[in-house]
Amino acid sequence: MTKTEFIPLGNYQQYSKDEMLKRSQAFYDDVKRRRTVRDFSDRSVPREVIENCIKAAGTAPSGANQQPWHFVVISNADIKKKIRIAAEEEEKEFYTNRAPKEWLDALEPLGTDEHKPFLETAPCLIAIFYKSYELIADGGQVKNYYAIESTGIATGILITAIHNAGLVSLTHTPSPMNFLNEILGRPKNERPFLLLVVGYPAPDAKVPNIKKKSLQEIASFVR
Ligand code: IYR
Repeated sequence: MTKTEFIPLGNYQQYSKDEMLKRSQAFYDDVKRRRTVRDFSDRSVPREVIENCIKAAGTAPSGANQQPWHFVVISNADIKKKIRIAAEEEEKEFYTNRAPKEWLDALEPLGTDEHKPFLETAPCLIAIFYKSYELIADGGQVKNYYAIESTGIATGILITAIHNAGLVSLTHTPSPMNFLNEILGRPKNERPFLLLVVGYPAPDAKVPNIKKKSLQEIASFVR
């Protein structure tokens, strides 16, 4: 392996304590407006906005900087339809047979079911894949480290970037979702991580009245 060159941390930006407080509060105030939306408008979204959001996701830290992710942006109606049909088939099985009662009870407040019209209505689906290994020229494989964690971090940045751009998203996880490899022609080293549905909310979009846990519930400070 060639040795990596180290360069000065050129773009780091330091803020005063006051500025840090203001910026962290403003960021929190903005991200707490984010809601997962299931009712989408069919209004199309600018491709360049999606590109910027994916570029932002691609800045995520990853194990050994292997960047073990791939994003497939789908706006084609026929492909969206194929994805909807395949997802609804899996979801029907999930809701009627596969899901234990405990899981269905946990989903009850969200009111979800096997019908996924948003997969066709929304203008943009982003299928996110993680790569446990890379395929190399001689047919060999190179392992990626922390592929799932890294892709999770990148996905978090993507969701935040989409919110920041003024669009809404839905994290959809039909399970299993191997059909995505087939429909999208992705290689076997790429495993579906999740399907992000992206667009504008429908004018009459409704969201469940649910709350986030408080700081005290999610954090403890050891001094
Ligand atoms: N994948 C199913 C079920 C589902 C599971 C969880 I955990 C959710 O937070 C929401 C739904 C579906 O998409 O309906």
